[in-house]
Amino acid sequence: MQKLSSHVLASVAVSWFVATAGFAEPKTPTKPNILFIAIDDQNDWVGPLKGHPLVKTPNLDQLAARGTTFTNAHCQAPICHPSRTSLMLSLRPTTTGIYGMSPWFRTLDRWKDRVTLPQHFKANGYRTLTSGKVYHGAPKEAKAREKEFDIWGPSQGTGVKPAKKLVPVPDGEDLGSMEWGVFPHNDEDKGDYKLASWAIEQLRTAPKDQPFFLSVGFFLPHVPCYITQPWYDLYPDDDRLLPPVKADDRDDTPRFAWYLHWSLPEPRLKMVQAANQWRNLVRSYLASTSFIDAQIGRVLAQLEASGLAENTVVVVWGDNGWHFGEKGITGKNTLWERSTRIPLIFAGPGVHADSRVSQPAELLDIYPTLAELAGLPARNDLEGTSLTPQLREPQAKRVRPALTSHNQGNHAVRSDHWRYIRYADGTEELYDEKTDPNEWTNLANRPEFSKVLAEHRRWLPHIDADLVPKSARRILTYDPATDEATWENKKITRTDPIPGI
Ligand SMILES: [Ca+2]
Ligand SMILES: [Ca+2]
Repeated sequence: MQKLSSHVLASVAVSWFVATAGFAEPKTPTKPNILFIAIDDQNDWVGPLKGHPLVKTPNLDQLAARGTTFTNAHCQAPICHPSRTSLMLSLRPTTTGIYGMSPWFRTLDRWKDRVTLPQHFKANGYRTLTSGKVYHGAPKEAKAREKEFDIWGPSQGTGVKPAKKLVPVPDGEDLGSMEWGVFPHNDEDKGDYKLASWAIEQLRTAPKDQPFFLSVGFFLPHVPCYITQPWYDLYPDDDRLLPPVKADDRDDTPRFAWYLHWSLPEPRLKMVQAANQWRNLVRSYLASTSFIDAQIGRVLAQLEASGLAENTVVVVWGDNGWHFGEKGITGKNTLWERSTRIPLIFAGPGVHADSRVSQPAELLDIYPTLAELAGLPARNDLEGTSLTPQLREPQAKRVRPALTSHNQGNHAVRSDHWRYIRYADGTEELYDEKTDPNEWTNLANRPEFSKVLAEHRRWLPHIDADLVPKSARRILTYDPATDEATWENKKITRTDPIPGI
């Protein structure tokens, strides 16, 4: 089985290498189609990023073999809504003022007429389609929807759920949708399976006389990670699945780092361990990732079968990462590598085949990149920078680091070599990613790194917008005058015990 799949993988890679001969200009004069695939909460545990030694994603591996993988790509916010808003507008959260899970950007005067990525394509002759979770919380009304995309497919969601909760939790705890595990159901009934089927149908029936921008937003491996047995069985039932975790890892990190995820449905590692669920959580997530990989494989197979692969730019991206016990927590809402590093893979016309780019890249670069690959007019109001130099030449240098922000005043700067973090109260972290990829040793207080710190501080965002009105969910504010932080409308003082540890 293993041999067969490597053989298939190799032959696909070779045929694409021949077809694209390194990189190639589009062979036809028509504009390329765009296939834009989002995966929710997918951290770097995918084959092309080598983030987990046992993960199985043969379809993403094949896509990477015929395209370019950005191995140092990061989201602009470590949760769904601000990350996706940033990507679709090519504006930082520190510019949009959208840091939490609401409001929808169209409700704000400043952004109600802002031209999004798909709107830019529509304005240039494209037919735009969407399904699943592309935006977080998109409009429901037909008129509002028409403005965003021409065609709206099913929104789907998790699909089948077990009759009762799978994860036993200690008394008094409620995990909400933080659920995972295996139970009998049909893969065909899962929301993401149906989503892929819808996308396949769109590719099969795509009009020949108009280029398309087809966006597909998969829900898994976002919780609840419900999965069927065959996917679960791809992974061993042993502790090799677990990521490396250092028990006292947070002893050298600022207290303020806790404020970013002060109280959340995502359980702390302590609770997951107490419930004997650590391995099950990791295994369910990995299984969900493999399931989504297979759905992407189905869509990409149809792209080939329809004869569209050669003239379609494919981009696969994740909106934020996920912790699995690293630094004592599960979930996102942090400025560390585990929360910010995400898959970003391009393939198709104008993209170098079988390439890996280690220069920093940001999700908000997708907008100008796709626009340039499609030959659309450049816009001067985007904060992203086109990645086409790296798509043509993987070694092409990129000076700018990747930035991630979580609520006002908290930022991470990820360069080729380092991660620098500054919190709203002025506390800092610095990690050497070359020698310490787990980010175990905070170097920010060591005098010998003062120059590195200075180099990175200058990249902190120049605009640091206030939270927009009606910001809600995952909101943290801080008043330096009183040293008072507020998490979800509740005050935190310096002496409050950290919840759940
Ligand atoms: Ca997400
Ligand atoms: Ca540490």
